[in-house]
Amino acid sequence: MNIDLTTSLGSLQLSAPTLTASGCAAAGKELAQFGDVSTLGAVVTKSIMMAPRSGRATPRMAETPSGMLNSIGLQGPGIESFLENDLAWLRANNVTTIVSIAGNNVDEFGELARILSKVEGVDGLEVNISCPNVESRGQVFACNPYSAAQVIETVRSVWHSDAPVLAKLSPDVTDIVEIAQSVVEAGVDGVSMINTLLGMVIDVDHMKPMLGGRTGGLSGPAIRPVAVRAIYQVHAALPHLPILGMGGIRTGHDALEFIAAGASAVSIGTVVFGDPGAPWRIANELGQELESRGYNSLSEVVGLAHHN
Ligand code: RRO
Repeated sequence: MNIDLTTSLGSLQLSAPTLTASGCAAAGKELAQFGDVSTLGAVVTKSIMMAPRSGRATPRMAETPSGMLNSIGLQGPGIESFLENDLAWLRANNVTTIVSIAGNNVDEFGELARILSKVEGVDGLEVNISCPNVESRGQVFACNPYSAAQVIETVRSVWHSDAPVLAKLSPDVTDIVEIAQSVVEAGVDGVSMINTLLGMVIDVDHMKPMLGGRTGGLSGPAIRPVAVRAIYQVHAALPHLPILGMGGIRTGHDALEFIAAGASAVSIGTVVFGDPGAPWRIANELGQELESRGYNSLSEVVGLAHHN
């Protein structure tokens, strides 16, 4: 195959077009038994918070048609342990790393960004303003253009690194373009889209929601058309804004849809739970899909569905 699959997200050059999706491959270490993690576009780490956190009540996962619900609730070791263990491993293994951060409030986002802008080995920052599994919808900053902008302005004001800052957007809004425009004005270098959609499954034998947290985030192929639509809309309005696309990608064919809609690279999430080699497989398949259609490079296809 002689297809150029290299791509970029703002100033960050990527040697491959597939990345892990935040929350679906921890901090990359577990994937090392399935492939060379340094050959992925990047690892996007599970969203890290200031303090260690045990997450929501169990059960935390439920199957749905063509997808799954999760209600993890930002379980994680906290930033100190992340730097010592996870980031250290990623650096030692030459893995391109995009660190996802989440805060309980605007100041915590700022504090995390301040800490991460000073350490080596952070190639990009994904600001997770769209986690659905929080106590209050008021904490889903990406559902409100002003709250979204406040977080990004705060992060930007302390971010003294050249690595790009991406905002992770939620599809659970009336007008995702309005949110994208708001975070662009606040200073992001790109957007990641989409996070999971808020959903619920009810156990009718016990007449209660299946998940301990009651609601959860819906992911997997069920949400793919929502993601493609959202990316298409944002690329149409902001054609120069780099987009990292994700949402139910299982094959190279799926990934090609995201690229044609306007994504410059894709993150691979839910499929990894059943097929941990998927990020590498999908990159290969994407190359074959491009080759069979007579293209020479991924970059010439970014946003192509807008011109036909
Ligand atoms: O941890 C989670 O429950 C979670 C997060 Br932070 C997120 O951004 N999206 C999601 O579906 N789950």
